Amino acid sequence: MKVLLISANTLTAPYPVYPLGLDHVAHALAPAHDVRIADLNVTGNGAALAEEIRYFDPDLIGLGLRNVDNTDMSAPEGFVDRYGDLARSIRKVADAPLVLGGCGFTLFPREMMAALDADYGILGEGERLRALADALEAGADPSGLPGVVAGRGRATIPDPLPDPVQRRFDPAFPHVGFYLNRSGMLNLQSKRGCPFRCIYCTYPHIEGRRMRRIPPEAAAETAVRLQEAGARYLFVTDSAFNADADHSAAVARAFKKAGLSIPWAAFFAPMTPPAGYYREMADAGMTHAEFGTEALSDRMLARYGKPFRTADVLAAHRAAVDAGLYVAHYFLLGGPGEDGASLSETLDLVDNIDRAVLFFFCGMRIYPNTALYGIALEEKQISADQSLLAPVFYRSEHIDGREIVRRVKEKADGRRDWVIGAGGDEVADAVSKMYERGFSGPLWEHLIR
Ligand code: B12
Ligand code: SF4
Repeated sequence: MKVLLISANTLTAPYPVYPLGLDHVAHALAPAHDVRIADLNVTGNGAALAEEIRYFDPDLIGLGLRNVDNTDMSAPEGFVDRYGDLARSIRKVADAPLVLGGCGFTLFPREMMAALDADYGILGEGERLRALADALEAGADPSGLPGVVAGRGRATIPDPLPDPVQRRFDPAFPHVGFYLNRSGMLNLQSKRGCPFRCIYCTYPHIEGRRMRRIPPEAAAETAVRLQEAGARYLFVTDSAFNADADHSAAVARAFKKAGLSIPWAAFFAPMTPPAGYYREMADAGMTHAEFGTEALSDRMLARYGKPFRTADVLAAHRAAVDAGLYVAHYFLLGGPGEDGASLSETLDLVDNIDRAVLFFFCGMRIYPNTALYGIALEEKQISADQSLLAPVFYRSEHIDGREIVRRVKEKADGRRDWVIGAGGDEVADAVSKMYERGFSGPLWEHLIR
């Protein structure tokens, strides 16, 4: 059957992100099904998309919903209304069943099915769309297939797929050029799953807790293919690249051995690294390390369920900076137990973090299927029948969110390398101008003084 996969994400902050998930879904569908990808960053949501749909005349339409909102309490922006409009405009030109998927959908399946009035949804890994397409083609009833939500029915997230993941990347796909011309940045996974249990984090729900590793040589082969297609920078999108330090080091070595010569980046948990770890990363071409640090108070790190403490953060930071990497730390303030004293601990110790960009998210969004959800329920901050689609942020009973922002801003004292939230339009505009001038990559290093 003909399947059109549509990427609905047009968010440009901090930069437009290549719709990697669709490559994986496309691989699972082809060659049994005839697959095309339409990316709203290229077609927009108007006439060009309608023309694409009419021309291809799909039997099934898969709509990829990556972002629900920007999770930024300082400048909140939601996308679901826009997705609803998009679904309605698709319906006007196509009779094909509409299937929703993507991590945004997995977080809020019931709400998204209702808001977009969709026929089906795929929870978790979109490779399971293949079974749905096969069933529909065979005229079989797809309800009950693992991970398939049918109409207003319910489904549970299935066990993660066992095999290392594969993707269908074709440089001839029209949307590839958009990302190459703009940021020059493409992306890849080296594994799925995160084994840690940070209380607020959705990643283990989306990807599963069990790590499924792609053989380093296969990850390197993909990386080189992306480079040959014209990528000038790669982002490894693993939830925490160093959750398996040995595997990540093997991936880095494989990149080098395969001849990868463009710079790349990844997310890291700031755990004390094995000796020489970040030097090996830098030696393999990694230029940027993004740390999910969240706080510099041991009490808060314990409360957040983080697999590291402040001494580990400082060790990881030093090792990364000494290896010559650009470093960013993400902070997440205002969670359970945060008070004036813990905030002071974080803001005092932050003086030890030099030569880095610090992103401060001042407010912890509550997501279903997290430990934070249970805490907020118990504290009666939310009720069991409440939808969290419109962001609800946890409120510490000991300190007000506005006070946190005030103290962070006071401490920042106008420093360019302290960014509140994702930086909003200001950072996105600056980044966009730099792409126009030919720069590549995430570019936050230009904020480091
Ligand atoms: C890496 C990452 C980033 C990197 C991306 C770098 C890059 N160049 O690729 C950076 C740091 C830039 C980033 C930024 C942001 N991110 Co981010 N990011 C992630 C992360 C960790 C991985 C995403 C990824 O690539 N996964 C790998 C691919 C293969 O998986 P996937 O896209 O989920 O696709 C699979 C399934 O979802 C499904 N699927 C996907 N599409 C479709 C389509 C159909 C039809 C079907 C059936 C299935 C399907 O099948 C795929 C294969 O199994 C996720 C968390 C996570 N672990 O999922 C957050 C996440 C996606 N980010 C999120 C957010 C909010 C953001 C920002 C808005 C944050 C901000 N304020 O700046 C920005 C938005 C950027 C943008 N322009 O869209 C949220 C989105 C949910 C939400 N709350 O809205 C997530 C889920 C994290 C969270 N808070 O829960 N992000
Ligand atoms: S280490 Fe990172 S990805 Fe894993 S659970 Fe904690 S915050 Fe989430």
